[in-house]
Amino acid sequence: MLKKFFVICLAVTFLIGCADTKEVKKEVGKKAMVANKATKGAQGSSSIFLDDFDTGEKPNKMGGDSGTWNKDAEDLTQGCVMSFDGITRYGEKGFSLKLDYDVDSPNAAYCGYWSKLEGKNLSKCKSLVFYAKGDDTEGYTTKFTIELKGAKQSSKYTVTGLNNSWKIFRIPLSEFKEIKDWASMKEFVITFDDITVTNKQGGIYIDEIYFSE
Ligand SMILES: [Ca+2]
Ligand SMILES: [Ca+2]
Repeated sequence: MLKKFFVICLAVTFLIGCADTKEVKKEVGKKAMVANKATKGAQGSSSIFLDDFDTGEKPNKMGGDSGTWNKDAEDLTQGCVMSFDGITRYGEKGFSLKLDYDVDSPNAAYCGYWSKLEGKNLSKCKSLVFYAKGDDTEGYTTKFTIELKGAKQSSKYTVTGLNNSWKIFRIPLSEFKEIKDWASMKEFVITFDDITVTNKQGGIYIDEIYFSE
């Protein structure tokens, strides 16, 4: 009888111990998410950050350059301009990336943003993750294209469903079907083109771009 009692006591103590450990783990996980700078998530998986824009300047978090590109610099009716925004941002401090685009032109029009991946090995990563929202005042497209460029292949994916509040987008890397080799990645590109966009002129905000395992 006494033996049985001890066994029960032991089991209860063990269970309480386990619950405590879980609580601590949960708390640590939460803090990592809030800080968002941590490379280790709650489950011990890593994220490779491209950029959080929080320095408000170049380079990106991989040490690479970034900028905007235009189909035709001579055509002043179209183009894309980037800036760092300290007011509309994801998170409590720092900046977001603001892209103002215009593909309303009598000519074929496309433009966008690029950021260098500096030969990063993304073989172990499963998704491309970022936060985005449209600019209510200027108007915005709910659709745009993301392109990833590797050493040999590049591939495009159309992002849909952008709205006027911050939203997380999680794109499985398997959606970038043409890329077979992720070992030495070159570039992340956003494209606004006059056929894909739902609004030919406007502004969108992007923040916290990273690749998750
Ligand atoms: Ca930011
Ligand atoms: Ca225009």
